[in-house]
Amino acid sequence: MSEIKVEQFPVKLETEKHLKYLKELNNHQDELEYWLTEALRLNGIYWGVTAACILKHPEIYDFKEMTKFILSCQNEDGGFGGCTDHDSHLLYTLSAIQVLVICDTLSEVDKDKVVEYVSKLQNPDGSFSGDEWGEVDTRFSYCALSCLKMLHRLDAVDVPKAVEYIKKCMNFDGGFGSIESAESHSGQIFCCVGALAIVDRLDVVDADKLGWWLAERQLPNGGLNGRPEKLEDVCYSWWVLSSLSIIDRIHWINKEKLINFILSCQDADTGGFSDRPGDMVDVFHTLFGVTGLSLLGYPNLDKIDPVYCMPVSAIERLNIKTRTYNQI
Ligand code: GRG
Repeated sequence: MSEIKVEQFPVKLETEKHLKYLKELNNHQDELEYWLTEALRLNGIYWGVTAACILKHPEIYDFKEMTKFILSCQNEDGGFGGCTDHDSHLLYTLSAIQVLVICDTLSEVDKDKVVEYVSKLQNPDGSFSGDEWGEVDTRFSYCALSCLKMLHRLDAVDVPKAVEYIKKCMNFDGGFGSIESAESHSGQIFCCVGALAIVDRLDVVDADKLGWWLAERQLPNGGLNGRPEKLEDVCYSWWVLSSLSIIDRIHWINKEKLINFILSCQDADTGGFSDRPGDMVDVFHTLFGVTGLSLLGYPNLDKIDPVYCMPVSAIERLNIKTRTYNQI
């Protein structure tokens, strides 16, 4: 594969600006938006710290403070809420474990309680509910299996049943939806393919059929959409590319065109990435802009693991990686 060079592109990655943006995320406590997003605080921390790691400057955050906050979000039931005193949900529990792994402070959490919380959410058909209220979604299968794998406790759930459920969510086009019979969507495909990779069951996937569907997500402007007839969005640079990487088809995308699109979604003044050029930036799209570039082999970025969406170095420390994934 040809090496990507910064000079190939009319716009360069504004690394310093992005780091400044990420560092100052917590300085907006006088703004309504800061409090409207309180319920997602734990996800936001995971998005920010992972982006900072991939930009090679994790030190912009205080890992000790971060760990203290994460631990304050764990509830009696063993799960984590999106903020201190918020109800537990698998979405936040995964972010909590991811951040603790990145900070190398996983030893500070009561792991048995986390395992108990996660395993209780598996249903008899193998699916997972997101919380005690019972909504089922393949996102939650991914969250549960990723958490348990990082805790070295996959034995706490019925893995063959979990795979059976994911198989039921596979569609005629090779993709996966949020539940049985739901339309294929690349966000859900990441969850299902990632979950299958975690339990070493990628044999379930029809890689050529799925790879074809995923490659068709690239639009003439280079950006990727999440499903047919929809608009491009920087976040699909992650959901689509990581899935292609896991099934060894990442080279089916035109990488130069996608890099150009991702770089056009940066705000060169404030730092950060938006979904499409000219829109407001946010930390969610900033993570997926940066991780997309990393998967595409853009220079001076750390490597991201396509299955866990975490720095490869953090996953290696856990000793759970099953194989090496090719970046472009
Ligand atoms: C560790 C990265 C990571 C994730 C944890 C929660 C989760 C697991 C994955 C979410 C996957 C997902 C469903 C992503 C899609 C998010 C998104 C932008 C949805 C928008 O859906 P629509 O229907 O947008 O509003 P489209 O683009 O289809 O019009």
